[in-house]
Amino acid sequence: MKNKILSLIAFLALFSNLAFCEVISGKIHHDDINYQNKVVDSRTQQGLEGAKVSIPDINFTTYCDENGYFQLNADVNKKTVLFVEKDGYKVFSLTIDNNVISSPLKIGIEKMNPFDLQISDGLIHLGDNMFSQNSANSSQFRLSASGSYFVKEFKKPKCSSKQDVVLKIGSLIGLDTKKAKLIGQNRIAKVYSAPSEVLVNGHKIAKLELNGDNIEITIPKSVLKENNELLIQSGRNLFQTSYVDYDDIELANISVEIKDKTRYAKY
Ligand SMILES: [Ca+2]
Repeated sequence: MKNKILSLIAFLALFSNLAFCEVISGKIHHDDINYQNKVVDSRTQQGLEGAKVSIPDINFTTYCDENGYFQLNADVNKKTVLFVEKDGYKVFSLTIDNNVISSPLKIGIEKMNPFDLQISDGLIHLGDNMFSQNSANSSQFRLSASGSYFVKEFKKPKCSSKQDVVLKIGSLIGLDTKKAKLIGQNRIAKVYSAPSEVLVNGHKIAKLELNGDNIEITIPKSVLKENNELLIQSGRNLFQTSYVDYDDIELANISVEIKDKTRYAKY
């Protein structure tokens, strides 16, 4: 009898565990192949509880568990942008597709610096919504184009002579330039677009020719004033002469940051 009671208790304990698992659906199960996706503090490598992971293009949002783990049960058959957000940290973005997310992701995010200026945190679509299915993005852009250019004002940040003012573009997708075509970022047979251009106070500071993440562009101090205007202009399709066809691109997570001169990768 005692044995029977014990096994009944064991059975009930097992059953209540199962029932508990049902209730907390969405929590990470250790046998899940996605179990190892993790968001950590880039300096301490500690998992970050509650960090938000989202893929706006497919309306996917999830949050990290108490150890920083998250599940990514999403189908991303075309390149798009994944965002990670957490209070007190810089917004992080990463270009992904099913190939990228087929292996576990470990994402380190950085604490915000008080002098960093977030210029935009979501996705910005520039162009005219006319694009080839084979373009470097090739997905149906979920956002409609807000025009062929993006403009934003920003105050001059404080920085020492050992530091640079850097414009950072978290992610850039959809560029159909000659260079992007040469390295296989799109499958368009013949045509290509002029590079997109980045201007500060009317001075051209960079040409954007390749898609990618963490594009860092030095803003020459000589062009900076107290109040500044950033302009990003999408390039024209160089093979379309009967009308103007702007390259349809998406930019994510633009910021102006202060960096030690030796400690960042210039674009
Ligand atoms: Ca276009």
